[in-house]
Amino acid sequence: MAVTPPSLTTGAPMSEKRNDIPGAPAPQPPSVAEPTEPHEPLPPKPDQEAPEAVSPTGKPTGAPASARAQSGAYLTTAQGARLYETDHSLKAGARGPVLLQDHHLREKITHFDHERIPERVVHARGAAAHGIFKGYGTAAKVTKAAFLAKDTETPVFVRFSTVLGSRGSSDTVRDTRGFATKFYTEEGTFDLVGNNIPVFFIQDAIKFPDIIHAGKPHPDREIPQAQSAHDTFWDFVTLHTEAAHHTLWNMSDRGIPRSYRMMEGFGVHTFRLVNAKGDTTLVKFHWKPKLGVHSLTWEEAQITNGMDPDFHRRDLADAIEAGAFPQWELGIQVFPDNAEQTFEGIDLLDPTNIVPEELAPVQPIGLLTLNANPTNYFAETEQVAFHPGHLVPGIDITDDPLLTGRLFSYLDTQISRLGGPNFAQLPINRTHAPVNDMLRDGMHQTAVHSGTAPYRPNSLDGGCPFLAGADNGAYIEVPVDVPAARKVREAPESFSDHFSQPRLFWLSMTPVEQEHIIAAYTFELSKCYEQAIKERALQVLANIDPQLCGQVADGLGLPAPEPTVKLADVAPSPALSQVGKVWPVEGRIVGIVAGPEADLDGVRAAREALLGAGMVPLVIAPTGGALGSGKDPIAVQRTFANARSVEFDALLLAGAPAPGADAYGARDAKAGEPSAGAVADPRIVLMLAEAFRHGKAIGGWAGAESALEAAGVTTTAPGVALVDTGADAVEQVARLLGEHRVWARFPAAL
Ligand code: HDE
Repeated sequence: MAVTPPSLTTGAPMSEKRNDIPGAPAPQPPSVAEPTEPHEPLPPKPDQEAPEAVSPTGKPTGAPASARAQSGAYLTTAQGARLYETDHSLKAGARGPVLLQDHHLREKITHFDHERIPERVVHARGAAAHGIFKGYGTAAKVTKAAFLAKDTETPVFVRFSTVLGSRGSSDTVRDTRGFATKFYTEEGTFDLVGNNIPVFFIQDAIKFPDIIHAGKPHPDREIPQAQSAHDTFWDFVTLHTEAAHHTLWNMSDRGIPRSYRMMEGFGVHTFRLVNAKGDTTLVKFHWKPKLGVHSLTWEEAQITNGMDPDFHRRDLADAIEAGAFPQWELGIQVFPDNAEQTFEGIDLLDPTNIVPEELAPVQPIGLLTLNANPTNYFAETEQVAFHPGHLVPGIDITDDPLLTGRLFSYLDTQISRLGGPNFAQLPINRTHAPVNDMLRDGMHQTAVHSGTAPYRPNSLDGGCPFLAGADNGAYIEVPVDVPAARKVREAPESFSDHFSQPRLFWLSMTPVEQEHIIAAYTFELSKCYEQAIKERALQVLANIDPQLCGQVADGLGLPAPEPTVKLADVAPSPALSQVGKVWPVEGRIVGIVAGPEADLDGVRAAREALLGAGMVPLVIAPTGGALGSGKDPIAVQRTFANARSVEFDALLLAGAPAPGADAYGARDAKAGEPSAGAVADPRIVLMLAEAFRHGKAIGGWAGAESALEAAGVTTTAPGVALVDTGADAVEQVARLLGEHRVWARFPAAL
C-alpha cells in the first residue's frame, strides 16, 4: 500500500536554497517531476525469474537474496537506516567544505569504488540464460548420472562468451565462442564447460598462458582488441603447428556465428562415463542447435561490430523475452574404453582431434531449452563460476593433458576473480543438492555453520557428516591401469600429426565455405607486419592443402611453398559443412521497408504472415511513429537513420503506389505530395546492396523493382523474389531463409 513519508526537511526545499550566489540564475524546477509516493520496485518480468535460491544446506532460504537486498519502499544505508536525502553531501553551509562525518557519502562512494571485480582472464565477455535440461533417459546404458539416465528435468544456467576480448568488447569478432552449462542436478552440480569449436589450439595445458598471451592485445599498445589478426597470434599458431586445426575452424564461418542460438557446442575432451554396473565408456559431448548452425559473413560481422556491438547478447535476450526459446539437443559420440584410448586410429586423448560423425554418430540424450533471461547481469552472468571438475556420479575425466590442467585452473582463477574461496555460496553458484562440507571461514563467508567438529572422523558432532559408499560418490576414480613409465616432459608420438585433421576439415567444406576460409586467412595474414610469420603461415597451409595455400599466397602477393609433409589421404566428413540443409525459420528477423505511400494493406498482410511463421517482422520507414492513419496504423520499429542491413536475415520491399514511384520516401515536406521517381534515399540503396552482397533473401511486391534497380540489384538474380502480394513475398522469403543464405550468389569477393 502506498505510504506518504513524513517530511524530514524544514524550511525551503534544498533546490530553492542552492543558488545563493549573487547574480546566479533563479533555480529551475526539474523538467521531470520526481515521484513523491513511495512504492515497491517493479516486479521482475515473468521471464526474468531465476531458479529459487537454495541455501548451502539444501533448504530454501525463504526470502530470495534480491528481497533481502531490496525490501521496503524507503532508500536506506547498507545497515537499513532510512535516508531523507541522497543528492547533496553534508556541508558546513551550502558553499562550504564537505564534512568528513558524512557516513552516507563515504559509504556510497566507497561501495561504488569497489563495484568492479576483475574480469575473466579469458571469456570475459559473455551472455547467459536460465533454462531446463530434459534428460531422455536414453543414456542409462552408459552412465548412472541420474539427470541423463532418467527421464527427468534439471535446471541449468548457460553462459556463452567470446574468448579474447575484454568485457566491453564486441560480440561479432572472429573468435572461438564459449558454451558453458551448469546443470543443477540433485546429485550435485555438473559443469559442461565447452566451446563452439570441437578442437583446441594446444594439446597440453602448460601452453595455455602462451597461446592466450599471443592472442591478447600486444602488451605495449594494448591493440588490437578482441582480434586474432595480428602478429603475436599468428606467430604462436604457426610455431606450434598443433594449433593448425583450431585455427582453421576459427578462419571458417564457425568463427563468426550468426547467433548464440545457432551454434553447436562441444565438450572438446573425451570424458569417461560409468554406468550403474560400473562399466565404463568414453564419450564426446555435442550440443546440436534446433535452429541449425549459421554464420555471419565477414563483412556483416565487421559492420555489426560498429552498428551493434551487443548483437549476440541482444539476440539471445530478445528471443527469450519474445518466447522464442532456443533449444539444443545434447548428444554423445560413444567409444569403447580400450587401453589405447583410440577410435579408428584417432587418439581420443588428443584435444586437437575430432571423430567424424560418419564414424561415430552423435546419439541424442537430452534437450536443453533456455527460457529465462538473468535478472541481474552482475549477480548471475558475471559471478557464475564454471569448473570442469564439477562432476557428478557417472561422469569422470580422462588423461587428456589439456583437461587435467583445466581441473586446476578454474578453481584457482575464481579465488582471485571472486575474492576468496567461498564463491560457491553466491546464489548463482549454489548447488541444488544438500551440502555438508568441512570447508570453513574465509573471505565472504555467508553461512553460519553449526557444530563444533568440522573434521572427520569425529565423535563430538555425532560423527556427522558420513561418507557415501564407494559406488555412490561423484569422484568415481575408475581404477584404470597406469602403465609403468618414466617421468618425462614430452607428448606421445600419436600427438605429432598436426595436418591430417585440418585437411579433413578443409576437404569437408563446400566451395563457398572454402572461399570464406581463403578470404579469412588472407585478411588476417595481411594484417601481420612480419614477413617471416606470413611465410610460416603459408607453409602450414601448404601442409593442409595446396589450393588453400596457393590462393592465400596470391592474396598476400607471396609465392606458395611446397608441402613439407605427405598430404593425408582422408575422407571428408559432410556433417562438418553448414551448407546444404534446410532449417526452421523461427525467430528470424525480416525487415519490411515501407513509406507512407506504400501498399500498407500488403505490409499488414506480410507482417501477419511472418508472425504466423514464427518470424519477427520489423517495419523500416523514413521516420518513427506509425504508417497509415485510421484504426489500423502500422507501428514503425526502425527508421532509415538507425537501421542497417546486418540486423535483418531478409528484407521485404513493400509494393509501390504506381509503377516507378518511390514507395519508401517521406512525403514531400512542402507540397505534402508523395515523392515521385526512383528511390533516392541512399540508406535504403545501401541496405539493399549490402543484403544482396551478403546473400540474403530479398522479397518485394507490385512495383518494388525500382528500388532494387536503384541499388544495382538484378531483379532476376537468385534469391530475389518479386511477386504480386505481401503474403506471397513472405512465402518465398521463408523458403529461402530455411537455407540461411542464398548460396547460389556466392562465391563472392567479400
Ligand atoms: Fe577455459 N578457462 N581453459 N577452456 N574456458 C576459463 O575460467 C583454461 C579450455 C572455457 O562462461 C577460465 O572461470 C585452461 C578449453 C569456457 O565463465 C580459466 C585451459 C575449453 C570458459 C580457464 C583452458 C575451455 C573458460 C577463465 C587449457 C573448451 C568460460 C575464467 C588447459 C572445452 C566459462 C574462468 C564462463 C574459462 C582456463 C582451455 C572453455 C582461466 C588453463 C579446451 C567456455 O580458468
